[in-house]
Amino acid sequence: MTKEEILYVLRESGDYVSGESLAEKLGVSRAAVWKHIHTLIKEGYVIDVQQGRGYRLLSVPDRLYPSEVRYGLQAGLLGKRVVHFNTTSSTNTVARQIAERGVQEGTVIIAENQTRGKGRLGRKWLTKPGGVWMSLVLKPEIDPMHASSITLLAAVSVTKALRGAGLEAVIKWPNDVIVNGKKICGILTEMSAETDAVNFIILGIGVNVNNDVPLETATTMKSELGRNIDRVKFVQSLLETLEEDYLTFKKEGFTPILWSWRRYSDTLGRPVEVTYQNEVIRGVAQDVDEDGSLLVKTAEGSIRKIVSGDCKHLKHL
Ligand code: BT5
Repeated sequence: MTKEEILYVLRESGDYVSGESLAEKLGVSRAAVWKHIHTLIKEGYVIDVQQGRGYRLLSVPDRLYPSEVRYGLQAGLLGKRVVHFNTTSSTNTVARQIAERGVQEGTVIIAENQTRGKGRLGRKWLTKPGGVWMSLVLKPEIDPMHASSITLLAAVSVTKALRGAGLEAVIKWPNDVIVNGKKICGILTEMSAETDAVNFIILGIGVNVNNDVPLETATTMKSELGRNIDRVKFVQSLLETLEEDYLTFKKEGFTPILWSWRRYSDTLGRPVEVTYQNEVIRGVAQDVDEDGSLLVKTAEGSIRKIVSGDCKHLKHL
């Protein structure tokens, strides 16, 4: 904590702060202050050290460290605790392990890179440094049947955050966020539940930001906007938007979220081909209902309700 406190004092001052006054403010020895400064420098912070004047913060590294994400974050629940890894297997896997041991709601696990990023149904999620790969531990008081509401809610929040950054993001049912026809974000929600209660939900969000992706079907914020993105600012705006939507969901239920989802959806009204298990259903996407299922009107005129699956947009039926 002291390391974060030192950073905070240096940031707020914007000038040299003596080792003596840091030590006094934080109630530690000057040697301890120096040890923390040394660690910060090793982490990539550029700190000018001048005898007689003290320490001055010159620049911060491009890392999603807790001290960066939490500095100035306008969210009270999400991101109250941030756990950061340079590399981990999958933030969803780590988040589940941490949640099983008991952790406060809103804890965020974030990694610069993953070695075994997960998509749905055992698929792979490709990551490289420069993206945003994170998982949140949520404990909504909902029926496990309604867990997919959280996936749709996250798609709405990511879309809003991307629009805030200047991108025309839309949602493809159920969990893809798309820019110019290409996937920019994927969402993977996993749950631990009893028959009638949710213990916790792990909400995994992957956004291509400044990273490369070796897929024709994918895009990144950097390639769409033609410049490097400040990832800390983007994560903060995403957490703030998510918190606002999550609190609305807790207070008012899923209906207002669903209306936002419909507004941002690129799937509704389109001819689609949905694969669910081994069945392929073709028709026009009519609506999404209160539990997140897609309602498809087939050529025969019947309405099919699809709880989960993969959806392809078609030019025509
Ligand atoms: C998803 O699955 O889209 C869920 C992705 C969730 C990723 C986050 S990152 C943080 C957290 N930790 C994890 O381990 N996972 C979560 P799905 O709808 O099944 O889509 C998977 C498909 O998307 C793959 O089969 C590829 O075709 C494509 N894909 C893989 N990596 C991609 C990328 N970086 N950008 C865009 N598309 C990608």
